[in-house]
Amino acid sequence: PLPSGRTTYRTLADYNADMADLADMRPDIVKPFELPHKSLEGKTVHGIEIGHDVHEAEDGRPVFAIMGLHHAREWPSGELTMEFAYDLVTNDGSDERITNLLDKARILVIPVTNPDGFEKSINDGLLLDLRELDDGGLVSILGTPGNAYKRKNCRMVDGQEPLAGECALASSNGGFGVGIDTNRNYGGLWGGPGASPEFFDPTYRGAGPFSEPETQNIRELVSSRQVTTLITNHTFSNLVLRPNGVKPDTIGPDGHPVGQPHDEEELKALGAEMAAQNGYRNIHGWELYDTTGTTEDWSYNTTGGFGYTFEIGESEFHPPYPEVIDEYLGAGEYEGKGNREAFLIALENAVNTENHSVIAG
Ligand code: 0X9
Ligand code: ZN
Repeated sequence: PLPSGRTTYRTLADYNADMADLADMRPDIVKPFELPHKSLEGKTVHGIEIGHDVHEAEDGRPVFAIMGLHHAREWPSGELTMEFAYDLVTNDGSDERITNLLDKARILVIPVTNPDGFEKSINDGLLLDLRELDDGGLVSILGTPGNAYKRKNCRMVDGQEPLAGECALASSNGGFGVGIDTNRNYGGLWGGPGASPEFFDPTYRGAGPFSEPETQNIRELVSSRQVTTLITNHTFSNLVLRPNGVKPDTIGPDGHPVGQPHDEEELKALGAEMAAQNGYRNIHGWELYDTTGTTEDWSYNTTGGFGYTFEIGESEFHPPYPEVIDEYLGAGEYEGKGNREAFLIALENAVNTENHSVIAG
């Protein structure tokens, strides 16, 4: 079973309750925090920090950051992020490897970076699942209702906050719909190839770099801490992606080629170590397709902390839950190929900071 024992997808309320539960269970090693900006619909974005003496002031220990659900429909990305938190908290004191890691590092966990979008997707998605149970194949004939496959956030009109309920009514299925792609909104390479200037496009980049509270949150969090390694979880394609999202000869915003990351060898080596665990392909972001304005391109290029996108799962945005369990543990169809071990290796790398010097962004 998963560290939490869960057998079904979490709702937004479940995530928030689980973070509070972990803090109740082990107040000594779990510190809940709120991200600085509320979502566009006014929701608080929650996270937890895990580590020994977590309530003491910053002590220079390296920080590992793991997050999920930039993209609303990518449910396993939040599940695996949350399960890793359960794993660390429930094994502290009994598992020597984990206990040691909680001694040496602090871990930031933000399972739902885009709560507005996720809420719309999960609400309609669970409804969809129920309908599938009731009427067999009918749903696939009718098509998917509502927002189950929504990708973006809840920006309705650039520069304006959404009215209550507005985003839920505006169908964003399949990605064409309202909102900004929070994984095209980060600064650094913002505005380049692989991101759209068109509002309804699935990869709409927003009015400017960091125009959205959801990306401002991650910028401010990462910039304020010594984040030596970061993983941003997505769904799907079984990939470990490393910077950059565009080829080295692509001209960047400063008029020069973006070039190869200075740490390419080390980034590739850690990618390979993690990929050896989850069985994924270890490639540059651009080898999938061009992207600009992504989380790890910004974080790596700005702070020097290593950043990766995990694309979890083979071919579905939200597969049946038993697959999520196997993908975390490395069981069943995924025997020996779990993300648990890949995350632990990333955390170990975060501790071993000889590899990379981090400059707060
Ligand atoms: O397009 C994306 O944002 C990611 N794929 S997804 O299917 N989850 O939407 C890929 C992001 C890749 N990151 C970089 N190339 N840096
Ligand atoms: Zn994604």
